[in-house]
Amino acid sequence: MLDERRPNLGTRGFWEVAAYALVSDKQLLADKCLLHRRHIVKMVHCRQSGHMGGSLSATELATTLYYSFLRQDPQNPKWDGRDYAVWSKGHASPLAYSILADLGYFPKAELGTFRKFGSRLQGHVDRLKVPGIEASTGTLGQGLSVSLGIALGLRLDRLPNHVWAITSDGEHEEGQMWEAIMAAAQYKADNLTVILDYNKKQLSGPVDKIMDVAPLADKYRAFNWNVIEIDGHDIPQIIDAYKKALVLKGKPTVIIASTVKGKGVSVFEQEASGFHGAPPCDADFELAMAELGPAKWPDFF
Ligand SMILES: Cc1ncc(C[n+]2csc(CCOP(=O)(O)OP(=O)(O)O)c2C)c(N)n1
Repeated sequence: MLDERRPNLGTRGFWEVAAYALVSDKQLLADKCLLHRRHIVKMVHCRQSGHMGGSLSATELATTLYYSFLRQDPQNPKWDGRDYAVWSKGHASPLAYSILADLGYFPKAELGTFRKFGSRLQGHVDRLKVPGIEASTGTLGQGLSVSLGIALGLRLDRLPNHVWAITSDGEHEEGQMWEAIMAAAQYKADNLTVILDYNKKQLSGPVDKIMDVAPLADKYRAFNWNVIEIDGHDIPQIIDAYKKALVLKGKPTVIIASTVKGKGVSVFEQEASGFHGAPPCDADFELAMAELGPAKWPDFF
């Protein structure tokens, strides 16, 4: 896919990722999404705590990013040549952890400790605890400023690494987002891409009823950004958008991805907040696992 961008990593573990990018990639990405969705639901059900809805909505966006685009070395998470994925919507930790475990950043069985007292897999991602996490987030609105700081630092060092900020729509109610959006355009940070998981629901209901952020595309354009609008569950569209974001120069790019909160499980999709932070009861859990069906690989825990 983007192999011309990849250096010869020659690292342990990464071969698997490269293979996904090279062989039948879209089907493998879809299979991985199913695996991650099962893990997300299992983790939150198991601990009766955590954020399922916004993890399920961002599954294709994050999976495609990590498996097909991000230059990384799970055995050497601080590798200088890496690209940076910043989980600005840091509550989507079940998704982040499932991906990082699958890629080999930490043991897969550790997913079973999610949100357990003493576990490093806390409810919100922590860069000091979890390998592969670039910024400690959870306070919405801060991750984009961190991403911009990384992007500008990379440019000062004349490095080609790319920075991807995974953000959410409710998060765009934070004033700090717009300061970072303004500054990124001012500094022409074209090594920064915002992935906006536009699921239209936040903690307690629809975003437009609480504090409307629309029209997001017009607002970003007015702030002098490149804007790409896609269906955030359509893997070929996501791949095209990510490719474009890497070649567009002179401005930062935002990918506004329409998604469904709780995607993949009917009862979660229909709920008013998309099962934002509510754990599933046993009956809903059984239903969810049946709807998600068996993945190509066994669950990790
Ligand atoms: C500054 C801040 N205010 C409030 C919260 C509490 N909170 C956590 S998630 C959330 C709603 C998030 O909605 P959205 O950003 O759209 O995320 P998604 O729907 O993608 O999960 C809120 C209000 C927070 N984490 N940070």
